[in-house]
Amino acid sequence: MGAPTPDSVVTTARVGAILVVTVNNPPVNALGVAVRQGLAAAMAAAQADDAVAGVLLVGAGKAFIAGADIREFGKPAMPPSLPEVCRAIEDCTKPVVAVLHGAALGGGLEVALSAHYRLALPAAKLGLPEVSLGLLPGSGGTQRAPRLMGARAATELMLSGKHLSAKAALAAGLVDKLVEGDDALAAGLAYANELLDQKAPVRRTRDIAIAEPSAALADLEVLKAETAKKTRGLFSPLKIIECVQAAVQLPFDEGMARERALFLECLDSPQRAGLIHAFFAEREVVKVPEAKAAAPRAFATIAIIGGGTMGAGITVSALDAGYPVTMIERDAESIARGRANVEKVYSGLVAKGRMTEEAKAAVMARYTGSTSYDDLANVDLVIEAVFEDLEVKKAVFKELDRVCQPGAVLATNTSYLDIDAIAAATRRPQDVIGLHFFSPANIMKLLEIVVPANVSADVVATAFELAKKLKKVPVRAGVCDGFIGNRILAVYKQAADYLMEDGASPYEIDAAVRGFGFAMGPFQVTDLAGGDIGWATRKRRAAARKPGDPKARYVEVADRICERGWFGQKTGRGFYLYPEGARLGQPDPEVLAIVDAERAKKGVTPRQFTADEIMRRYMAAMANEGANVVHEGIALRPLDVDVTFISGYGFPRYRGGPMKWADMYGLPQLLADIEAFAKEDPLFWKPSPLLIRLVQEGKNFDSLNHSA
Ligand code: 3H9
Repeated sequence: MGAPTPDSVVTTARVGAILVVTVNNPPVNALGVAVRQGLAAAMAAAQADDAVAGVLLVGAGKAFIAGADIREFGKPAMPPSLPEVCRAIEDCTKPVVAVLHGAALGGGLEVALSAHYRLALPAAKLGLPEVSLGLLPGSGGTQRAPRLMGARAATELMLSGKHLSAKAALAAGLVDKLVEGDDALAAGLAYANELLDQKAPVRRTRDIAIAEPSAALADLEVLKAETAKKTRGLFSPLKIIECVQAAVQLPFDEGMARERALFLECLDSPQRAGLIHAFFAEREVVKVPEAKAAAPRAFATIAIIGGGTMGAGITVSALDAGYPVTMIERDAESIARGRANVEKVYSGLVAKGRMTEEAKAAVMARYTGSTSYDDLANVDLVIEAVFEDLEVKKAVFKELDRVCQPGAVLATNTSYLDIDAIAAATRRPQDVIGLHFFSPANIMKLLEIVVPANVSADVVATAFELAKKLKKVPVRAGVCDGFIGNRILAVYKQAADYLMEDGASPYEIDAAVRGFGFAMGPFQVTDLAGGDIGWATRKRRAAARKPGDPKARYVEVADRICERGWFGQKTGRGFYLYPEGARLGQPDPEVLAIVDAERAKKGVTPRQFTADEIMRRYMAAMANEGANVVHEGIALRPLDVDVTFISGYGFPRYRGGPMKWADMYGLPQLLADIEAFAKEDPLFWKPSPLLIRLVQEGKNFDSLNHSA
């Protein structure tokens, strides 16, 4: 297939006195350069042709127009610009009607707002979601939407990035009419003819005055203050408000000029690059070789082994997706507790008024508790979520092997354990896969799909299908200690520990990490998760270390804290103090004394670190281990690491993930940093072979995202 041409992606046909202009640029009719040229040409043709009395804009396929072509951002701009196309539509001296079905988003909605009349079909969804991409509506959306729906409502729509249903859009004033049905062309033609019959005038959105301008300006001041607090660190939300202020205060053309200037600032911002990378990475991440090679197995019933925190969370997730779920526990008491853990989630929703008692009863009717594995004979997919211990899990899989029907998918929810060893406990390793859920499993989006050596492709494809059904973000990972996320976490956590022993306080480190954009720093996360969990892992690692392994530097502060029974929030103190169940911790002088004592014991003279120095080490450790994970094939591509961290580890989405961050920081600089740190601790700071290779070849991590 050649490159799209204006003629191939925008077609025109005259139906009576109406010129039907169809945008046909699959999959979502994005407004790439050919579409913009095609639309401009169509509007010129409509203007020039005396036989044309009106114009109908319609999208072919499943969408009207989903917006600008995001792939063009960051590349040289090609004329005509979208604001120019919108101007041509609005300037037309013959009535222009847009008929909206499916997505009418971003630039797509802006095209519709430039038309003189808008008709929507019930399945239409309208929105100005540019904020999610670090942008603002840059083709008049910030100027035209406030004229149609009021400044406050338009600003809220743009700040939230939400999609409105056709009905809501009608109520808001964004569309003129809503008709039943799904034939956009027929409905559009009927409406356009109706308007022509009525001699409906050309009606330009830009000529509408914004309602109650002084009240609007006061509202915007309030929104500005709220937004500054809520969207900490984000660039485009405040620019959106500035644009609407301009819409209220300035003549239309000046408002448009202001919007253009601020749009270009957003376009140039690294946040735009990070957010658009995240958008595509989340869509690429499901494209894995197994899912391309094999169709998923059908599954209609799910079983969960274990009713603890993870088991109950996964059960809720499966129930929410509409599956019947059988939960297995070892005795009556445990299954009662498991059921209660599930029910608690729904009772919470009922208490908050987000669910009715009837709906809760209907969901719980799909839940069955049992203490007998024999009840799993006909189940299609089993997820084991018992205690994190290899022998315990192997015993469960022996039982599953005994009772489950041939072809049932057997999954283990583990964060660290060797899934090949678990699969080997069965006579059907081809059916065994890892599903690493994150806690709380009914809320957290990330699902690591861990692929052991002998699993068959259709089981991997089934796991991806399950993720889709459970509305999770799946990432394919290979088997190793910690898979993608926890393996990298262990390394940057170590970097944080070294920083602490070398002179930065845990509070300074957490503050620097928050300043970078994470919601929490590593020591806050430890306190939230429970210090005892990491302690158990450290003991397990120490026990597994073979004699003769080089002894890496080990920081004992966390052990000293755990030895005192300070496991974090749940015990009222950890790295921080939590007086009377407070969720936000306070710095603890006793912890600082422990840190000092450990430094003294090791003869470390503490030095000062700026927030920038802290983050250079923290991020270098993260990106370097990310490179190792890609180099070893544990992650398919750098983007899989990025999606893991954005969806499961609180990495600021606007930075695009650790590997995208590294690309933007510059790989030669990253390598130079690591080499400089290695002078102090060559055992810990070893540049990844992949990083070295990419620097030598003058490439970046992103170059590997497109080669698979
Ligand atoms: C904008 O408009 C700026 C203007 O204000 C100013 C300009 C001057 N471009 O999500 P899906 C691809 S900013 C290019 O899996 P769904 C997507 O990558 C834009 N490609 O389907 C995927 O490709 P592949 C404002 C796009 O049914 C395929 O289409 N608009 C674009 O779950 C299917 O996508 C937005 O932010 C695009 N704009 O959801 C809307 N959109 O098959 C962004 C999609 O190769 N888009 N693709 O992986 C969406 O929210 C969803 O894609 C949509 C469909 C709801 C439309």
